[in-house]
Amino acid sequence: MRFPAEPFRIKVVEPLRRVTREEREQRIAEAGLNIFSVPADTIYVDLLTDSGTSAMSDNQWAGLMLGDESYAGSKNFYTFVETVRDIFGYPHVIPTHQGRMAENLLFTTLLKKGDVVPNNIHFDTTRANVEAQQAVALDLVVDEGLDPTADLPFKGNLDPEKLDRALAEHGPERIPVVMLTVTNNSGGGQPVSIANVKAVRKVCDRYGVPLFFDACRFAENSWFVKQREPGYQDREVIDIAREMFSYGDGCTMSAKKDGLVNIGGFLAMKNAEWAERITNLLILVEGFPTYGGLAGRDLEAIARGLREVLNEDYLAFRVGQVAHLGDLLVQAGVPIVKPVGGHAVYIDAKRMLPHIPQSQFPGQSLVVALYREYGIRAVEVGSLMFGHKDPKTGADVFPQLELVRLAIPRRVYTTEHMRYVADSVIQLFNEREKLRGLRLSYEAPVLRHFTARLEEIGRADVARSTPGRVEHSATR
Ligand code: P61
Repeated sequence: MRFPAEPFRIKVVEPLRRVTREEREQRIAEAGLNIFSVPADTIYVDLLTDSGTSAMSDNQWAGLMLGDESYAGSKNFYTFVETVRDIFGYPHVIPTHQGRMAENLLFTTLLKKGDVVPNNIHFDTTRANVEAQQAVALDLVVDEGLDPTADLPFKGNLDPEKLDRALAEHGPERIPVVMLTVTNNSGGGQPVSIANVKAVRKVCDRYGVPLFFDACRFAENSWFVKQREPGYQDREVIDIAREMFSYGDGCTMSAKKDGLVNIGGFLAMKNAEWAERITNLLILVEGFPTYGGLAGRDLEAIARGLREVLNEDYLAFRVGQVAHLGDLLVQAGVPIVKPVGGHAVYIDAKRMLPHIPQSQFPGQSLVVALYREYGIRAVEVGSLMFGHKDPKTGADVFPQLELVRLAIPRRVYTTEHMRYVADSVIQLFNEREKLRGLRLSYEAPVLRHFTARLEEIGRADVARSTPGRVEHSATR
């Protein structure tokens, strides 16, 4: 249960507003039981995402003051490029305002209608950007990557045999690029081993197809390799990252994760001709090539963040803190996806709330209760996010997994916050039969989870009837 204590001390604090349960009750009702519509300043611990929510260091804030806001040739751009080349090893570096723009530029440049892009599992923005080109996004993660109970070290791996079959079936001329997402966010933040990267590279080489990384959480992935893959225990994390990227031809990156910044991203690659075409497009939609939709100061903060994120004391704390939250829940019997990933703990709502059928959104019911009772924001990754009607039969189709993600922002919350979250989830787990199903009262035709409105079926008050409920002074 022990993990390294915070390898930083706190110099600036962001006060959290005290909100009563009555106010939260009102807010979530006004929001139509949709956590995306709740004002953030009514939340005590916000675990909606680890993206763009990091606390920057004093070194990064100092870097902001050195921002060179020249339209062209900002000195921060050169520092940024030098840093990316040093870690990722790709010569052509193109800044973007965030990860999905890097994806958009890459796929707009490479894909044509009917092409196929294999990936371990496409993140939703990646899939959307592939499909926007009328191409097919193919998920080829190893089978155990879809089993929430399989406690294995590298569940993010892409199955090389599935990849081989896909390349043989579709032909390399229809597969302009293979992607590997490290860590595999949509599969629970699970890592990819270096052995797997090499195996995937081998298949790509056999067909002459380039390999790109979706590198958002590359440092966390490299840390897992050091911890779990034989032969890497004595290697520095930065060297592991360098080795991993050496097997690829380029990457897309959202710096909002392992860049430790609140905005930013980039593309980096070996192919000069692609880089030129992408840069021409960049000028059209983002900005001049030496800022790409960011301010000079943002580039400086990313350059400094990319160095800091590879600090091994930081990584031991970071990944340890997430694992600690998972351990506390497992000890109390709360069903979660195992092993715990790098950036988030995923509660298995199907197993936690078997009395609520998937048609009544058990994951969202838990999300609503976590906010209403304890001021915690989590996000449903289940029937509300992915459920839909079959276009032919009109029948409801539900995803295999019904999860609630607790994503931990980097360097933001203390271990005491994690204990508060664990106590709260455990309390709800102990009272789980009181949670009720939900039904939709409004849904948009696409990406319904962002704007849906719901109502509770046969509302029962979980909290007020129960003595000994966990309280926290900050939420009263
Ligand atoms: C997240 F609900 N992730 O996990 P951008 N690749 C990968 C990501 O995890 C990722 C992006 C690309 C988010 C933010 C998020 O509908 C949603 O800088 C592996 O956000 O454009 C982002 O990077 C995209 C959450 C994004 C969502 C879209 O929370």
